[in-house]
Amino acid sequence: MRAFLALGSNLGDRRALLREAVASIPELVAVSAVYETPPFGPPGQGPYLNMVVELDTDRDPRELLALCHQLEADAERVRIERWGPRTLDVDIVWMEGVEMVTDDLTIPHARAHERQFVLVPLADLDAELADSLRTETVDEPPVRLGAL
Ligand code: A4P
Ligand code: MG
Repeated sequence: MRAFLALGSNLGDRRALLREAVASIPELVAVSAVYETPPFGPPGQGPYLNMVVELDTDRDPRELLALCHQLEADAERVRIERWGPRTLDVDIVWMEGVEMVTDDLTIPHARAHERQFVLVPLADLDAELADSLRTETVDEPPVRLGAL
């Protein structure tokens, strides 16, 4: 099944953290460009690097969520600042044929439709899918930095 994950980092060596995460996804089939995006949400955070990756996977939604958590846990090991913002956030954006809303997992992602930091990199890989998810967006346009 096709699936898309959104990766974000705003702490530490952001590019290296994204590279390590991407390199450790076994079912990876495509990666978007990397974008720098103004922090959305609570103030006092630095800018993010954001990107989206495509997987061809046999995992079910919960197994894919476990992969997201594993990638985040691996990134914490190289965390440089205690109590600071997280080094890596990995979310499931969309999974082929899956629509679910539960306490701990919503697919498609509950806020992806309004976030340019997800939709713009997603459009690199599947513009039609990005358009089908998109509603009115709430954040600033991402700046394309090029390949990871
Ligand atoms: N969860 C439910 N649905 C999903 C899904 N589709 N994918 C649950 C992944 N997880 C999902 O997430 C908390 C729990 O959400 C997960 O354990 C899972 O059970 P988290 O990543 O631990 O917590 P969080 O990051 O604080 O929550 P969330 O909702 O992912 O945060 P946001 O709202 O995504 O905010 N600005 C820019 N420019 N770029 C960013 O990447 N990211 C955030 C994170 C804020 N501002 C940002 C960015
Ligand atoms: Mg998250």
